[in-house]
Amino acid sequence: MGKLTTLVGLMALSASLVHGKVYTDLEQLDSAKESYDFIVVGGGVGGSVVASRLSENPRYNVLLVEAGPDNEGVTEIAVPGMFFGINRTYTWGHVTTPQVGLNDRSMPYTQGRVLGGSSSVNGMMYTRGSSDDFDLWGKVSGDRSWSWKTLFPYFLRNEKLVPPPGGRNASGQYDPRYHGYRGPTTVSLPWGGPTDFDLLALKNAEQSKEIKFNLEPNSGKPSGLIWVQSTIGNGERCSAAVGFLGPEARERPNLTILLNTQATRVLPSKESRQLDIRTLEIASIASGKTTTVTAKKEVILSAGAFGTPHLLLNSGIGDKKDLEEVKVKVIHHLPEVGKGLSDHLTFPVGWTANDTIKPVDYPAALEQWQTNRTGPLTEAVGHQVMFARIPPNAPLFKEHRDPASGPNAPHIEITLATQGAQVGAYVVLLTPKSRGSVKIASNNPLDKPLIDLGFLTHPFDIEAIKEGVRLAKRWYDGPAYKGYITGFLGPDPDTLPAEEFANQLKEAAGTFWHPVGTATISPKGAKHGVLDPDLKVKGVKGLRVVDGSAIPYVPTAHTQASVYVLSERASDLIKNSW
Ligand SMILES: Cc1cc2nc3c(=O)[nH]c(=O)nc-3n(C[C@H](O)[C@H](O)[C@H](O)COP(=O)(O)OP(=O)(O)OC[C@H]3O[C@@H](n4cnc5c(N)ncnc54)[C@H](O)[C@@H]3O)c2cc1C
Ligand SMILES: *[C@@H]1O[C@H](CO)[C@@H](O)[C@H](O)[C@H]1NC(C)=O
Ligand SMILES: *[C@@H]1O[C@H](CO)[C@@H](O)[C@H](O)[C@H]1NC(C)=O
Ligand SMILES: *[C@@H]1O[C@H](CO)[C@@H](O)[C@H](O)[C@H]1NC(C)=O
Ligand SMILES: *[C@@H]1O[C@H](CO)[C@@H](O)[C@H](O)[C@H]1NC(C)=O
Ligand SMILES: CC(=O)N[C@H]1CO[C@H](CO)[C@@H](O)[C@@H]1O
Repeated sequence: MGKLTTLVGLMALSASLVHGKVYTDLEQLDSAKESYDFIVVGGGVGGSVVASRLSENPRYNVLLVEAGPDNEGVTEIAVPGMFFGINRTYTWGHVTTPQVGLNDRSMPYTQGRVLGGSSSVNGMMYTRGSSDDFDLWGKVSGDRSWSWKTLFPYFLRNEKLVPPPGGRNASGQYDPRYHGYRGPTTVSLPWGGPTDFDLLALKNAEQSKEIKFNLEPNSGKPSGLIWVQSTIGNGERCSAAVGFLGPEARERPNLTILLNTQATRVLPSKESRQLDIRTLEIASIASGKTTTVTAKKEVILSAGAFGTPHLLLNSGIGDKKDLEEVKVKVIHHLPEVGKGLSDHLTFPVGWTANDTIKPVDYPAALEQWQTNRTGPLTEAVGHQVMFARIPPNAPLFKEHRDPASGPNAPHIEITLATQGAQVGAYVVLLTPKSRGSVKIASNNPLDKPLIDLGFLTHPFDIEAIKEGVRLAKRWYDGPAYKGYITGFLGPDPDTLPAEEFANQLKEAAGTFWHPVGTATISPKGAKHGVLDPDLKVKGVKGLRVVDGSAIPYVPTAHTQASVYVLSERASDLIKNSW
């Protein structure tokens, strides 16, 4: 069986044999002739959670439509250590527009196009972020039922903390009080370590005034040196598809999963007086054949921070002026669709170090993973990272208001990694002021969206990255690294002319792939924003958004946990409204 499922040619066959209603082609849906209460668009984090939670209710018949193929049986998705090599077959192949803040550079932008969405291709870090981030959702939406306190039980409901691969005792690396033990999303600490490099960091944190060891990053107070937790269970990636659309869910008679099918537009129904949108136009990726399906209750858009605004705009829901420019018929003027994109910019810096490490023996590691689900391939990223605040007396705060959501929110993340003779770090700006947008290029719904990250278009962000590099420099200047770290390779904001540093930043900046904010919640009745606090599209009946687009500001964390918690609560909101 294991051998069979890895054979590409048999994937479609095995899917239709093994599982109830996982359709690999539109034709199968047409011949089923069922009607659906809810139609969910996109099988990523938001869509997998919502489709699964709604179909727990025996009264609801649910259809999930996903543009990509099945995740099951794909080795490179299941093996955490293959994260960097995931095949283009499973991603959208997006490229950003030329970035004015990055010397007009365009960059490739990975997004999952497979069941599980980006959680099938991501780095699996499990970080909830700061309690202040979630309280901010309540503030900006005028609905305090979005808060850390109200969402906390949903984090627990979502999570199943399990021992590290191989069963190492991880006591002292996390606080068991903050975790869930019965949810669909498995979370674990790393298989390996502590390595000598990990121990150096712990020793340095003991002596650092600025970055101390933090036992539990997922308590709502993430700052400090932390052990990485990942959405990995038994050495395998636990994507949203693994957690929510596994064998049990696939056997449900009232859940249909339609793969290889792209939603192209949502369409209003003709009869009703209020704009009522419950019809979805879909196209087969293979044949281009299109059809429509209508939900009895709701259509839920979970196509991700790029896919959801893309679909709304293609449908004529967005800024009237922008839509007219590309000759899309406006059905609902909603100016902020696709605006307000925020994402995490990353900047690599390096040091020389007095160390050597043994390279991983890849074939042996793969054999170990295959036989025992242990070894280096059970890990995708390093063992530790740091979250830190820029000191309050830093000069940039004289000119700019602090954008952090509150005192618990770090401004900067710094990754820890060694290659022996070199130590590298990504300095990540968690609280950017720059904003980007998602637009459409034409009235062809199959055209790619125009993705403008807006990176470094606000001067705060350049200054904040400088402070992040300084934080990293102070860290590696710490006493524990004497004789180990032998020099800073830069780029150094303290020795380079400002212009030259900015230029090197613009040339090297990348992303951690955390886009949010392209269809955000705002108070009920507000003119700004795209969604009411219950995630319904403003002014429309029958249409909701449940994915990263709804999140108003990028949280001070890797984003999957935020999308999980939003989607868990959204599932209850939807269930309770019917
Ligand atoms: C390379 C990478 C690394 C990352 N690393 C981490 C990490 O380590 N930790 C972390 O917390 N987060 C990480 N993230 C971010 C995290 O994966 C996302 O925040 C999360 O997956 C967003 O969930 P979503 O539901 O909004 O969108 P997605 O999970 O992207 O799901 C959207 C789904 O909709 C489908 N879709 C889109 N348009 C259509 C359409 N028109 N018709 C049908 N289907 C459609 C897509 O194919 C996809 O399956 C990473 C992301 C990437 C890309
Ligand atoms: C990617 O996967 C597809 C389908 O599984 C396969 O046909 C193709 O050869 C793979 N490409 C690479 C570069 O591995
Ligand atoms: C793990 O280690 C802790 C502290 O070192 C100890 O108290 C605990 O009993 C151990 N757990 C197991 C399952 O061995
Ligand atoms: C798998 O685990 C067993 C038991 O610990 C061990 O003897 C064996 O060498 C391991 N196999 C691999 C390939 O690592
Ligand atoms: C490098 O490390 C070794 C021991 O780990 C030490 O003896 C040596 O002095 C170090 N070299 C430098 C340049 O610090
Ligand atoms: C109508 C129907 O078939 N409902 C089923 C939906 O799925 C749940 C969970 O498996 C079943 O309990 C219901 O009977």
